[in-house]
Amino acid sequence: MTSLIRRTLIATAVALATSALAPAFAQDIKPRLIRFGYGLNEQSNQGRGSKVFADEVDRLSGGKMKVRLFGAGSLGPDVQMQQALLGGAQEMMVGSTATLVGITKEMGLWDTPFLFNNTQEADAVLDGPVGEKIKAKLEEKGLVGLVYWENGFRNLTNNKRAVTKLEDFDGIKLRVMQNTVFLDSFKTLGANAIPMPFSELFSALETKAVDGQENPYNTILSSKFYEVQKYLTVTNHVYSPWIVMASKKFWDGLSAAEKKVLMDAAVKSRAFERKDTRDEGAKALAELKGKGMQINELSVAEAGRMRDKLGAINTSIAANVGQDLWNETQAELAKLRKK
Ligand code: TK8
Repeated sequence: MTSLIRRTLIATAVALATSALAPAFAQDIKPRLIRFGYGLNEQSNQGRGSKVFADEVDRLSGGKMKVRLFGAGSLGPDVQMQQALLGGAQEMMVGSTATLVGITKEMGLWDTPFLFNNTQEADAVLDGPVGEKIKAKLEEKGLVGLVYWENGFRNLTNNKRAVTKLEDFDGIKLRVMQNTVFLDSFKTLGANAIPMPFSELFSALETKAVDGQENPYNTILSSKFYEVQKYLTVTNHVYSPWIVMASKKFWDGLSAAEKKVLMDAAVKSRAFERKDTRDEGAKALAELKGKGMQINELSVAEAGRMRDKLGAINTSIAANVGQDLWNETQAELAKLRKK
């Protein structure tokens, strides 16, 4: 073989090898644009977590992927954004798992009243096999679940009266999320439960179309519900997760490296968001008191009555999400509680 031919062969081999290496990122000069929507204000745990996600995507992709944030429900409430993700008109969002039950019924597991006793249990189950299994169900429907964030334990606010006993729920017009378990839970407690998207809630409270709502302390604070709500009752009736999701249509068009950037950034944002939520949540009650809210806890007896009442809907939740999934969750919780 002459040296010329050999050199040509080597050059061709190198060229072939280089072209065979798939580009890690889209080679376009324009960065890949990802529209990411969320429901709360920019100045909230959800807004801050979203910002961390966006910054991390920018950093990890060397500026080749750009997350544009749309907060305060500016791309519509949760259900509308989910539809936009399904259709591929929007790339990403973070929102409540509770509003996803129309798409993936297994998400309803998280709506179980008093499912978790504390955030350690929530983290272990959400990030463990049960949480992964439920997240994976989204893919069949056209959504990709990346990570769960913390919305938090939910508490009751209203404008009618301090709720100190079960009977006090009577006749309170209470906004709930668009989710049957929430609807049934509060009907069972005697409230007049009205499903409504979060984006309409502040004005519904302000105009007294509804008397109350339930959300974690952080949201009561960041959404300024204290301006339009007098009473807060510490009920901790359910732990509410958020979930960061991508449109599957969008996801399937990404390179492996791009998917990894989004996943790594999501995991980083999860750690930040949970810590931020817990740090702020620990101070929020005092702040809400400072804003003039009248706060009360339930007596042990009344908390027990509420628990018993709500326990009655567990059977229907189990049937709805699947008895196997329910049993697996209970077994995992029992294991965690033994430790
Ligand atoms: C924000 C909602 C909110 C939820 C609700 O989009 O609707 O009450 O708690 O966090 O997902």
